[in-house]
Amino acid sequence: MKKSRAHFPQIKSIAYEGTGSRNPLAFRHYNPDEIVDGRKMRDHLRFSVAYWHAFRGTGADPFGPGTIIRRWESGKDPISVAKARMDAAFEFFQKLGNPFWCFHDRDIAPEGRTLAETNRHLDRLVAHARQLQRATGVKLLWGTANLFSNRRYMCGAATNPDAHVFAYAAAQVKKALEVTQALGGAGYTFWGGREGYETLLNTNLKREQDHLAAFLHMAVDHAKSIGFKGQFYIEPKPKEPTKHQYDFDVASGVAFLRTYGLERHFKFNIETNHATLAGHTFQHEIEVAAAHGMLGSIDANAGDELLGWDTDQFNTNVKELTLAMVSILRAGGLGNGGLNFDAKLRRASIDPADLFHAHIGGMDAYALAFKTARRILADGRLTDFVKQRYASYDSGFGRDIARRRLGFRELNRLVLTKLGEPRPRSGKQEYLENLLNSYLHG
Ligand code: XLS
Ligand code: NI
Ligand code: NI
Repeated sequence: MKKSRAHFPQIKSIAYEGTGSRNPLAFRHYNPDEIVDGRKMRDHLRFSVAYWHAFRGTGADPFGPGTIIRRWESGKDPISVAKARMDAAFEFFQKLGNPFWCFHDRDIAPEGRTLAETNRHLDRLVAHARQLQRATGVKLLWGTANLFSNRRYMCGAATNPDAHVFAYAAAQVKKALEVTQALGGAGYTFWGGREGYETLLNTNLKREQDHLAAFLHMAVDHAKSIGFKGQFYIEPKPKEPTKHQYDFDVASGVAFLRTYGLERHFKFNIETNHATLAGHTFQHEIEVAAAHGMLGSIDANAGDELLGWDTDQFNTNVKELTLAMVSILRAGGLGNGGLNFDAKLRRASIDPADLFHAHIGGMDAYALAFKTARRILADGRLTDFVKQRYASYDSGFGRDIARRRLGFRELNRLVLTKLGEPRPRSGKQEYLENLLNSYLHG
């Protein structure tokens, strides 16, 4: 790429240097070209950079405006700024070596005065993105639409009480789907945004969910009509910005999708910080999705233990990520999904280099977790322990229970005549916690 040194002149491509390296701008664990099980590590992990945080994040919070100032933001014409920003983004992607990116329609191009004008702006930036994708080889993991920032969506998009807003949102998603397809996106994500409520005093919860389902069916139908083959994702989040969001967590998402006959068309995009906001662990949400065969993709980030909101930090907690990777690998991996860094710099991290440190840390933590999880699964002690714990259902009357061949009557007879009192067995949690630490730290 011609302009490849224009925006981050101080920083060279990030290389794998191993754990002996003291270079803070190098990978210590993530070796993209290392072959694991016949596939490169880059193809196992499928890292993606989230455009909205990495290139639209300014460090603004409810107490003050942005602190992060980038040179490419300084122009006057919004379309030229959008192009320069995208050039900077692709230079960053090339230097970091992430194979994928993700964006919302409104991240890449400014809104115009009408939907038609907005769509024209979007088309210009999509053309630019297509060139940059071709020049760098970076691909689109998934696209999405921003249905939550504009004032018109203050009471939701597909769940808005006004059908006019529903119609506008439908027109916006139609375009976003087409744009995602034009850029070869491997998926398309629906994060609820404001699809929820602030108060039940003004809300018909049943009608809103019916409308949301109608919207998703329309999206599925439109994808089919244009030949878009990418995977659809639901990204659950329990609250924030609204008090309650309908895609609360994976379990409520499964119930919603099955209720409305959408389960074949969707998988879950699980975000770590949303899991914890819902009162779950990251691993719990992965396990629930995997149990339903609906594990799709990951929004890789972390919350703060002491703050109760979506802080979207880069995750460097190797223990948490190792448990997540064990569950992901056990479920057969993420397929066409990936690990998307839906994470932002802290307000005081204002240097361009901080953007590199953040992603390097996230990628290294996941790579280390991936390697450790593979060792845990290869070693087998954890898997065997769990398998053994349920072994009584593998044969005899246990198997008949699992296959639903017995009823209360038969089991009652069995207990009275033969089995008697069960012998309690230890769950061995402390032993297992020590075993996990031995994998992590030797
Ligand atoms: C916000 C969500 C959002 C989605 C994409 O909390 O995580 O960033 O991933 O709309
Ligand atoms: Ni997200
Ligand atoms: Ni989030």
